[in-house]
Amino acid sequence: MTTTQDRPAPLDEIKIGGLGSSRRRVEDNRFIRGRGNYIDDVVLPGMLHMEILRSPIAHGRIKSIDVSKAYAIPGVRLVITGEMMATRNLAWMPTLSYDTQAVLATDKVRFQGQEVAAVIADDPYIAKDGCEAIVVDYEQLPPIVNPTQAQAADAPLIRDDKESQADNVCFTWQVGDKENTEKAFAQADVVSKIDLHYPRTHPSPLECCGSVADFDRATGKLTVYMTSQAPHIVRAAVALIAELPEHMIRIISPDLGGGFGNKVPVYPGYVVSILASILTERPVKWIEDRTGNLISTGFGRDVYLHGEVAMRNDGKILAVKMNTVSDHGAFYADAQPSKFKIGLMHSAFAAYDIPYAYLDSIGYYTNKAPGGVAYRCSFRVTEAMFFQERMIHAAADDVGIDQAEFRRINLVKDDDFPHRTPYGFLTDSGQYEKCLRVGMEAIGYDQFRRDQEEARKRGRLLGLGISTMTEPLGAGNSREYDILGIKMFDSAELRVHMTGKAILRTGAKTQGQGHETTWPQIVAHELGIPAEDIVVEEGDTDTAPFGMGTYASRSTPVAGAAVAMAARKVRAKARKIAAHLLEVSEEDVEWELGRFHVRSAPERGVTIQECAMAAYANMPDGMEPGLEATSYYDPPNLTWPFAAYFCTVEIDPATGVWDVLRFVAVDDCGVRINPLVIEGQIMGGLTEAYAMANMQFITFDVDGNCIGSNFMDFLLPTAWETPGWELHEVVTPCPHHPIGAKGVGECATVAGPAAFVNAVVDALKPYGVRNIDMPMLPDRVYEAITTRSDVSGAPPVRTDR
Ligand code: MCN
Ligand code: CUN
Repeated sequence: MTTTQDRPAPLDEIKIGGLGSSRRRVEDNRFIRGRGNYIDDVVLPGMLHMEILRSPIAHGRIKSIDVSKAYAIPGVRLVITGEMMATRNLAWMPTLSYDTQAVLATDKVRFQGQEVAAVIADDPYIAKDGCEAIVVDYEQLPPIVNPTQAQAADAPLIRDDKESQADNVCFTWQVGDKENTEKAFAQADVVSKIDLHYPRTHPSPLECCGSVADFDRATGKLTVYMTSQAPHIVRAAVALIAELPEHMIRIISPDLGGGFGNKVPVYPGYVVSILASILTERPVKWIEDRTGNLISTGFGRDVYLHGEVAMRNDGKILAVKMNTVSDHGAFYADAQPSKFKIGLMHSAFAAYDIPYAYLDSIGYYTNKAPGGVAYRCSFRVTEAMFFQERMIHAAADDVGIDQAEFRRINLVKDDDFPHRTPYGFLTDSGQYEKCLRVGMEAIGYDQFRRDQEEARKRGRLLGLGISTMTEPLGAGNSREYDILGIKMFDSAELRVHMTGKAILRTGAKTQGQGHETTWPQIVAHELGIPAEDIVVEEGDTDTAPFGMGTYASRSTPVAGAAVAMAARKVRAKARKIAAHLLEVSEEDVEWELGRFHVRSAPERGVTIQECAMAAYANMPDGMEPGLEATSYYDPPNLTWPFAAYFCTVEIDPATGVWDVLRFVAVDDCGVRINPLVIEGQIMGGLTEAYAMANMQFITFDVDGNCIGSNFMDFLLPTAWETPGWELHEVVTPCPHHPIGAKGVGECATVAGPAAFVNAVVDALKPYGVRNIDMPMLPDRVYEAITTRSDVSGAPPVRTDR
């Protein structure tokens, strides 16, 4: 036994890479050296390649499919059609919102880009040639490209495959207190109304989707490498859809080149590649191209809002009404907790002390790609907060109170936690007013208002936009949150080796968020094992404990909590070992970071590494050897981070071009595991928010052709046009999370867009402009200036052909 003679100096938590350490991202060692292992890097012996034939039209009946010319191409091994899928009961699959989605079309195509057939060949180019050789005869049907068309009396029925479906409504959902909301409106001094459209947008991970399916007939084992943010859900889905035994399915998510929600759903390509491998008895690789990704995979937003705010003359909000109409594409495939039909739209106004609210939502099928919930959104929280902050901005203007002051009046006060939100959530912590103040000081609020006044006199258009919000991150507790019935807990397994090094596996799956860097920091905090001594492995269902994956910024709130709990279990066992080594009773053993010591004699102690060795070499009588623990964590509540963003802009009245002058972001995500990683998350998110506000436009013409199906039309901002971000922090620990952390991965995309729009609208206030819908392209801004009216609620239909 080794005990230390003199009491060693206490460990420096920052030095060992614990909580609060800005250690550099360890995964970047391989990423920046080109040594990442992405889906297209997976090469298996004898592998074939698959390409998908997509529908060129938005709506049409399939009269016939002739694949004979494809088979005539040398190197084509197999062509799969919907009919072949149907004979195996695989033509349709369940979506994550209890709808069904065509895997390969059999009856009709319902959006441009829908999967119609697949060609499996010796190389990807032959497969592509094979697709071009397939002849499909379509009978064109009138396409529906927005909810207005979907609800027309003579609208064609999109989902005629569903017996119970008589119209194009995909759901209706209401929440809130309608009666009291109406009463409050009747008593209001001022009612502010606004109509908004949060346009369709698309997550654009650098790596598109793909899979390599490998069915081994000898063992019966199916291994699928795929781009999934939630590999365990996919395993369950494959077991259920394909009726394969779950223990014979192994899903491996290798390095992902970004996800942003795009890689949550189960896509037809994955399913078809699996069948292709079963039929050919060879590994089959499918790699989606950029246009395929942009026109067929999970989009975000596309929601119209009519909002109303009831106020007293002193600015106190009495109630809000929200009416949403959303476009879900051809299949209701939103990935969201099953109780909530329009995601967590009802998290709107959670930061504000408002007694009553009512949300009435309706969703429509259209001839567009399915998706609905993707792109850094935590289940439509992005829309909720955008609508909220645009409604707040309009309300402040309508009641004639300064934007910052109006928020200060209505934000929940520090003493009022826990706070029941108007739609029924429970928020538990925050310092909203402090965040507001920090932001105001940083941007120089009062001075800017004076400068703005002066500038206006000289014909210059300056604007300031604020966006303040708390959002629910970390779904979620098992009482309320499930996806297809599976409760939304998460997990971690920590195995400490005999030399004190460790491997940590979780049910989450990093796509670039830095879990390999940050999870060890939690263990370092709990156990004093240096972060660099811990390796993280995620995404392999054969080795990682079951978890619901990474989206909705749930990893830190749920899997991260499980990491802390697993580490605590390890510590509890190590304590018993320490007592044995120190020859005292457990009660006499005290913990300090990385070391147990005898309470009465602190110089007598053993390190966690010594305990680890003893767990394998010198355990107490009757104790199971080894030092490892697994935790499944069911969070008691969501976490509620807060953001206060301030954006200043200047608009060129001659062109409608607007420039960001400054952007100040104050974020409170509770205890910060790694400030550097958090800054990266916020800067990335703000850049995406800026892209949506400024340039990203994915729309449809009257024929249902997707405009924005490539990076020439759908723009990604580069460093050149991206403004500089000024970041500030406030820390209010989460009361129920084991280390006090709240989620942060989506805060900036959620709170960001409204700050830009509010700034531009603020600059145009003298013109009487109250709204410009995103993307605020120069022509829209110019139109608002010249017509002195809103450019809002524009249906996303371009009539030019
Ligand atoms: N973190 C921290 N301290 C906190 C909270 C978080 O240090 N108090 C760290 C975490 O340890 C983690 C990162 O910040 O490394 C993000 O944590 P979290 O907020 O828990 O979010 P998730 O890990 O669950 O990531 C999901 C979120 C979502 S839903 C989208 S969409 C998104 C996003 O993360 N997609 C991303 N950020 C992304 N970043 C990259 N690079 N790529 C994506 O695809
Ligand atoms: Cu909504 S995109 Mo993220 O939750 O994977």
